[in-house]
Amino acid sequence: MQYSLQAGGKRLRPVLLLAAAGAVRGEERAEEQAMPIACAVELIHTYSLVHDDLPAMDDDDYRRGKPTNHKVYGEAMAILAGDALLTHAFYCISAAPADTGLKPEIALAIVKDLTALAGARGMVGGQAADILGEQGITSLQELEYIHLHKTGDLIAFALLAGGRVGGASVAQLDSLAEFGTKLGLAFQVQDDILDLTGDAHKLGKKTGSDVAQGKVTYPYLLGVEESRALVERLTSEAKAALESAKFKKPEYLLALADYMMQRDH
Ligand code: GRG
Repeated sequence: MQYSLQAGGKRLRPVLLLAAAGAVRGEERAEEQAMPIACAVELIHTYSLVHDDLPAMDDDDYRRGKPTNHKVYGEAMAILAGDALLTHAFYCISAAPADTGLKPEIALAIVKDLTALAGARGMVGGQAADILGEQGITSLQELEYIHLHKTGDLIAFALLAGGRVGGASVAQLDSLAEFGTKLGLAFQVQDDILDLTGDAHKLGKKTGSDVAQGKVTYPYLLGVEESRALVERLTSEAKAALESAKFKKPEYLLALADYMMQRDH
């Protein structure tokens, strides 16, 4: 569990969660209550990567420039590490009321969102659709479904959970969810572009590995230039979604959207 948590991830989802809490509440103190939930989202993200890398799924030898969990500890331990990371996420959220004074009803709402967005109709469902689709995705709609759920839902959860910790109104939660969904999709299209053109090899990933594995990606369906334009469009739509409600301090979230669009790994 420690090996994969400390392997050098960008911590994007927790940072988005903290930024969403700060955007709503407009003060530093929001971070204290948001931190256990931020840890929970990173635990879930890490479990998903450990399991995604397994031989039964993507069968990857390297992640973030280091040997994957199962390459170091064996398949059985990697499965168990993923299982325990997932379980510990729910511990972090349920312990938050006693540890930080987070209202229990907010913790419960966060657990409910997480089960929806990380479960069968969310991230796991997207992964299942991806595996079933390996036999041949034919349309942009199918690809969008996979990525909205596989990648987008956990990012949307991070934004929603941050909003809930900050005490967001329904309008603010709707706005954060739309921001997260658009940003999540932009992030995935960017990931597809980087797989083809970026310096992913610096992190131990072979550039073009999706294509080598016969995966249908956005650049495959749309071409690289149109995919780049799509990332820009989705990012501006995400930023515009934040204008549908009033936030005390949206600047950091807006800056993160730009950072994600410009990232090179
Ligand atoms: C196994 C249930 C289950 C789900 C797996 C997230 C996922 C679902 C698979 C990952 C496959 C993948 C590489 C998708 C591309 C987008 C993505 C989620 C990249 C990794 O996220 P980053 O860039 O990772 O935030 P770091 O390493 O920075 O934490």
